[in-house]
Amino acid sequence: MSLFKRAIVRPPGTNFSDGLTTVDLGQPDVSKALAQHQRYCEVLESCGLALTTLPADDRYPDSTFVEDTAILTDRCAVVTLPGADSRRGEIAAINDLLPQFFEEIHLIQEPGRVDGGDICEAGEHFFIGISKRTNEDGAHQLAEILSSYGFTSEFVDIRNIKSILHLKSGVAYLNSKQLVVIDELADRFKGYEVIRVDAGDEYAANCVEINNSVLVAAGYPSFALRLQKDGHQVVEVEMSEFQKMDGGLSCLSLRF
Ligand code: CIR
Repeated sequence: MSLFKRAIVRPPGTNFSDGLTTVDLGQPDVSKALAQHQRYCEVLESCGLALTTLPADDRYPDSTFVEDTAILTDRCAVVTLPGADSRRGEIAAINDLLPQFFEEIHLIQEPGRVDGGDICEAGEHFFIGISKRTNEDGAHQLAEILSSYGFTSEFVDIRNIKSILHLKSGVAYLNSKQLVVIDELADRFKGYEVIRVDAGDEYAANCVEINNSVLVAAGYPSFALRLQKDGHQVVEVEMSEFQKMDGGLSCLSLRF
C-alpha cells in the first residue's frame, strides 16, 4: 500500500447552499459547514497529510467538492470536465495548481464529461462510474489515459441507481482489498470481498482510507464498529452540512 503524503482541499464559500443537490435534507448552515470542513482538514493532517488549501470561490458554490475536478495517481494527474455545467469553471484552479506536484497532466476533452466522484481507485485497477455526470466518452478517455500508465479499469453503469449521485456515493475501496458497498451495487464487483452497509447506513459507504485510518461519516455507529472489528482504525467525521448538498467524505479532498 502506498502512503498518501498530500491533499488538496477547498473550504465552502459563503453561498455554499446555492450548490446543486438532489436530497431533501434542508439548507446547509454555512458556518457549521466551515467548522466541519476545518475539522475534516485537521483529521487529514492527523493522518500525516500536508494540505494545500485553495481559496473559497463564490463563483462556484459546489467548489468545496474538489474531488470532482481531478483524478490523481502515483503516475499522472487527470483534470476532469465536470458533468454539471455550473461546475465546469472549477477546473481552472486545479489546472493552475497541479503542475507544482505532477509532471504528467492530462485533460478530459469535450464531449467527454467526468466527475472525480465517479472514479474509484482500487490499487492498480479503477472502477469508472458512468452516471448522470460522467458520460461514456469521458469514461473511455479516462480509461485510455490510465491504461497508458499501466492501470486497468472497468466501467460501472450507475445510471439506473437513483439513490446515488456518483459511483463513490455507493462504494469505497479499502486497502485490505475489501469494497464497502450499498446493496444496489453489491453484485457488481466480482472477485472482491464486499462489506455491505446496512439499510439506512448508505451514506456511510462513502468512507475513505488514508494511510492507516478509515474516515467514516459520524452517525453510523454500527458501521464504524463493524470496520473496527475487522481491524480498521476508524475516525468519525461530522458531515451533516455536506450531506445536505449530496457530498460525502471523499469529495472534500484530493489525496495523493
Ligand atoms: C454536486 O451536485 O455536484 C455537489 N453538490 C456534490 C458533489 C459531491 N461530490 C462527490 O460526491 N464526489
